[in-house]
Amino acid sequence: MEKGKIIELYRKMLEIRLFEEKVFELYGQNIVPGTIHLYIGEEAIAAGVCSNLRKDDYIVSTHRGHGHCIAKGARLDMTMAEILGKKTGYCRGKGGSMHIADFSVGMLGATAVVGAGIPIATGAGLSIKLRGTDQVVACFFGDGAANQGTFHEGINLAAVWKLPVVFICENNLYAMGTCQSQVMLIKDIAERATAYGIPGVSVNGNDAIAVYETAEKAIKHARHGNGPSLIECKTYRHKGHSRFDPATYRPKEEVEEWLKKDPIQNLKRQLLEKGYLLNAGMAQIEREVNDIIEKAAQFAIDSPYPPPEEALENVYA
Ligand SMILES: Cc1ncc(C[n+]2csc(CCOP(=O)(O)OP(=O)(O)O)c2C)c(N)n1
Ligand SMILES: [Mg+2]
Repeated sequence: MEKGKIIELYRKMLEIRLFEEKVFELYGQNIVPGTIHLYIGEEAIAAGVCSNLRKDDYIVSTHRGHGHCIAKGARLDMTMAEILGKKTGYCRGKGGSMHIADFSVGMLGATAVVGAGIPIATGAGLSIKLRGTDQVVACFFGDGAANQGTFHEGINLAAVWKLPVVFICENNLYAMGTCQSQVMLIKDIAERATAYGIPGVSVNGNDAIAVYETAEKAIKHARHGNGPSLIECKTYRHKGHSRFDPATYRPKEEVEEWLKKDPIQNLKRQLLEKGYLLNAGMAQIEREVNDIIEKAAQFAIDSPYPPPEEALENVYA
């Protein structure tokens, strides 16, 4: 992977991290309605996968979706405004954190229903095949979603019809408080690809370059008409499941072990070791990213709430 691309990857991951930290801070000030599911610790996956995608490619996201939006090029200010329930947000402030979509950059939407994005991705893949374009869909979902019926139905159909979809399982070892080992006898979710006759691979989801290179292969495979793949990215969420979860079900040693494997620190170390960036360059990127996050937050804070008379606008029934 070339130097410029790795630096861009680092910047994108930092953008996601600082955005999420800002959301966390604003939540603490009681100005974020509803709940939030932070992507902190998993940034290498969204950034590594989406760096391989074209603007006209699609992604399908989850309840933990801010990072996917940012990585696919959604606007930070409109994303933040939506999370704050403001009129200037992607859904005019009526969707919130778990319903952000931006078709202009191929972000087909987040969903609060676990596993519901998988058949949507298969449908988008079918639409690509019927239209005869060379677009690709990247579908993100968790380890918990991999136990839903939609996982089997969606991936099997995509395999049988050779649809251009890359299924990306973000295995952070937990579905709310349920540990993977309590609900699966297999260690590697990628093994399930065999059941559908497609390639399946497990990768270190905290190594951005490894994710990038693995996704690159799967995306090329899909773009050239060879059908779907399953990529399992092993990772860990630094915070609880949602804002109020203290995550006491996770052993302290396990958390400490994973915090040492922080994907951003990982990539930072690699950049410094290779001599691609010096500390001054790092600090410069950090300042620039901080600045755009502050601006996005201020835009959201200053924006108005949607007025009550607009409550029924854009409601399809
Ligand atoms: C169909 C469905 N069942 C249960 C829930 C409640 N729920 C919300 S998130 C979640 C866990 C999802 O775990 P995973 O797929 O591993 O994603 P993660 O939160 O770890 O990113 C559950 C059970 C839901 N939203 N939808
Ligand atoms: Mg999970």
